[in-house]
Amino acid sequence: MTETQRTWSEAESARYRAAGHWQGVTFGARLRTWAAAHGGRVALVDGDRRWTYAELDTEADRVAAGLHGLGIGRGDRVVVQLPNRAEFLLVWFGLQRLGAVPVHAMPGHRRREIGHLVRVAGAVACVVPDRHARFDHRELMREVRAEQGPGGSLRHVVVVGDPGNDEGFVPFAALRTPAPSASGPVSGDAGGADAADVALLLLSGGTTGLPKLIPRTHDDYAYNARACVEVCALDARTVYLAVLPLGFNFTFACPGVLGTLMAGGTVVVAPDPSPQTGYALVEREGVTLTSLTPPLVPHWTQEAAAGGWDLGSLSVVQVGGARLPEDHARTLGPALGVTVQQVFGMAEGLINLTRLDDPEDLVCATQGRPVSPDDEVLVVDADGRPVPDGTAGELLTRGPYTLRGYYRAEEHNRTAFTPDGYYRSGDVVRRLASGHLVVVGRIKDQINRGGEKVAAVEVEEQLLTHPAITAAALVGVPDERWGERSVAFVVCAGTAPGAREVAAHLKERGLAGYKAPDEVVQVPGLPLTAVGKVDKAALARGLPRP
Ligand code: J2J
Repeated sequence: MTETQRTWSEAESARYRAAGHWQGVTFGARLRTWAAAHGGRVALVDGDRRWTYAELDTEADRVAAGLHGLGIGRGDRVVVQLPNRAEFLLVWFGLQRLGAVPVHAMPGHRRREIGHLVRVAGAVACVVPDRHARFDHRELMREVRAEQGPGGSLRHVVVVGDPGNDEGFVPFAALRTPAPSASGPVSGDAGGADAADVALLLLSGGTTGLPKLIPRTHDDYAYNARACVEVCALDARTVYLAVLPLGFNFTFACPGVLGTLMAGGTVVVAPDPSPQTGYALVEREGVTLTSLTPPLVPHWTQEAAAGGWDLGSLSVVQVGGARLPEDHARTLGPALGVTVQQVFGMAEGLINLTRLDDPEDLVCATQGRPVSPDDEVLVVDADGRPVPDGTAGELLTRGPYTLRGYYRAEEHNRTAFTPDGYYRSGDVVRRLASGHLVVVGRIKDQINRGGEKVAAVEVEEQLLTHPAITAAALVGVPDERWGERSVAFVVCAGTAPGAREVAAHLKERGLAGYKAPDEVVQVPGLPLTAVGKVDKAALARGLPRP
């Protein structure tokens, strides 16, 4: 199959290399260098288990050998759906060592999402836990495997933990102690991959039917992390606590896991996002930096204010993924005794951070400014014309770590980018004279439920499969806890199903649980705008005010 992946022009690539942004080093080779530089330092902590840089490097080799024995190699895509455990990183670096490409799935994804990822990516393998959060991922994989059929790309399922009695599943433990492989040694530190190759595929929040895949190269993604490392001034003393899912771009590279490893610091994984778990790890491991989404902030603030925790090591708490209410930003810092940093990022690329020395008003009331001097940001009106600073408009962006095209999505790419390569973010922002951005809204048809993105169209399509529902519109409305919650407006011949029944139906359809509407409201018909689109603003206005 011939396929074209839209990418940076030769001239742009040359410019990013000359500027030192793109360093021509793969992640597989980077791990080797880190191990040489900080071999005896602790790289990774998960509960009572610890890996030094040297051990992480050796472990990546062992996992790579096992995966290689399964026939996985350069350029192969592998869906990784693992919770916040060390194995996520062991698998990730094992794949990097082979030049294979991890596809970051979220722990909450179910049959529809995982099946879709496998198909679009043409994945040869999936790596899953046995069970997580009272859900059996082996069951899920049996369904996915059956759905893909013998003609599909999926050849292996690797299970971290107990593979059960399915002979088709490869236990992760067996991968790590492979019999000498007949298929020869792995070539080089990255299986022969080039730094300009795709290193990983991230998921977009999605505005259309199903999530799009975002290709990130070794060069661009390493720069993403390094630019954040510089702004956040990480060094070998940094201890980063991964509270949010590891597969989330924010946690992984902004600066997150990769940034911390680049700086020679220590990554600690938190098995759940509660402040009790987090603070116990802060005390035990001397955590200096962590990142949260806005719905966690009140809990973390209250727990700290209640006292009893020694949070002395913690110096910076990043908050991003959705809009942080200004008063929450103002109380968080003093309650924890930390510097707050707002993060407005996207898996597609552009990362904005407030600076550690920004005045309080900028930290609390803006979502930061771009991390790279070569990030190009335009704020435009409905006709695509730039608006003056201070005026709201859509954020368009391009630069050294922002994608030029989604993976295998040529039709979508024609509208998602401008002809000169700017990504249309769908976010409505105001830019201040300082360059800081304030996120004021959104034109994409997506609901941001406390950082978890729900594409309205995807859920609407599934709502229509319910026998009682003849028309449906999913709308985001303001919510105290989530920032935004989802309301499904449905048209039904008889009585509308309740929210519980709808959730059960969507679950049955294989949709991730967080996409189920928080509320279902029956309406006689869906109002239309002048151009004949469903008038979602009118629907939201019609709801009783809390
Ligand atoms: C308002 N909206 C925000 C913020 C993201 C760091 C941080 C977040 C993400 C992320 C990320 C926001 N205020 N502070 O990848 O590396 C909304 C915008 C944006 C979309 C991207 C990172 N921070 N958003 O959230 O790909 O609408 O990435 O376009 O999941 O989240 O979502 P996602």
